[in-house]
Amino acid sequence: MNNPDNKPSSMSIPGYSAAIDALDWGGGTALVIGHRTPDTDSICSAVAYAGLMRAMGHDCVAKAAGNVNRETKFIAGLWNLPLPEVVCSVAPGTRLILMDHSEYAQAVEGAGQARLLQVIDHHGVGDIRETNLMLYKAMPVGSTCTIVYHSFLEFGISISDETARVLLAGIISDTRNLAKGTTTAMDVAVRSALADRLGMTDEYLSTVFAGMDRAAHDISGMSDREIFLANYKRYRIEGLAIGIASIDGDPSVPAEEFLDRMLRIMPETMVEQGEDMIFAKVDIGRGTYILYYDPSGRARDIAEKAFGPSVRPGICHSARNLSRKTAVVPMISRALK
Ligand SMILES: [Mn+2]
Repeated sequence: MNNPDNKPSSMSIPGYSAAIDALDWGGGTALVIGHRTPDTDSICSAVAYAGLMRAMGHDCVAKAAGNVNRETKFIAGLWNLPLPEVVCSVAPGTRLILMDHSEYAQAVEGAGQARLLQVIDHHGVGDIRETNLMLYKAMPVGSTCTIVYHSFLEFGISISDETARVLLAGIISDTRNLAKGTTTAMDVAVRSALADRLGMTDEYLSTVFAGMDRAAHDISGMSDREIFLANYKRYRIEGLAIGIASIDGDPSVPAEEFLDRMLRIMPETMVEQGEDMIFAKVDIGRGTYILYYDPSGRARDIAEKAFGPSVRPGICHSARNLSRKTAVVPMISRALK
């Protein structure tokens, strides 16, 4: 599964770059940007893909749709990774390449009036629409950075050491160093090729990941609101605006107390974020807790239909650990239909 020689150019597809040239690039700079509440994968995939597009002659720059999280800061410091500038909104007509998301609810403000040139993603197809020619590339893999590596191969562009570190950081993060259920053989192979090329051993990467994991779980000095919103995604399902937080419990606090604190913050967060209903998946102790809230009681009906009877008001529980992407979102979507 290794590619020890790392010769992506040998795999390039003749003429493929002409398809990219055919996009309506406009006169200005195209922005390559991941989702709001960015994680390491959405930051790193944007940085690497902007570099790929520049290498192909297109004026592109990576941006972030929010401040980077503690895990991203940690790995960027350790491996000297370039971090994109944060933008809060984009002007109408801006050329955008969306990374690691395909829904307007998760995109930078103004994306609905922008011109989408490309979407590179590893989630289900969201609600984005674009009537002009575009490239949409989605693959069922564990990390958008794995797809970006594949794109370098497709276009025959060689990968610098810096880009190799950027891609590896995204893959290790999104797959939790290959431990996550969404990890595929392709993620394993790409991680291995990048690590070999950088001379990084599995032992070293385990240590690095342990540091990322510590940083990801470091909630010292964070308010309950910041904890709730640290890994928060917005969805549009059956016409409803739905927010779903993904939270790891604070091991230094009893589970019940932590769940209560998260429950308490949900009503105001729902209003602040402009949602119709709000959920949180909390991994603490055994299994996953699903917290739900909306003023009408519909969120409870949906949660109980999807996850079983409430264990107490506002909370359902699943004995197995649920992924937001592959379990919680599909289960809520089905319950809403
Ligand atoms: Mn991702």
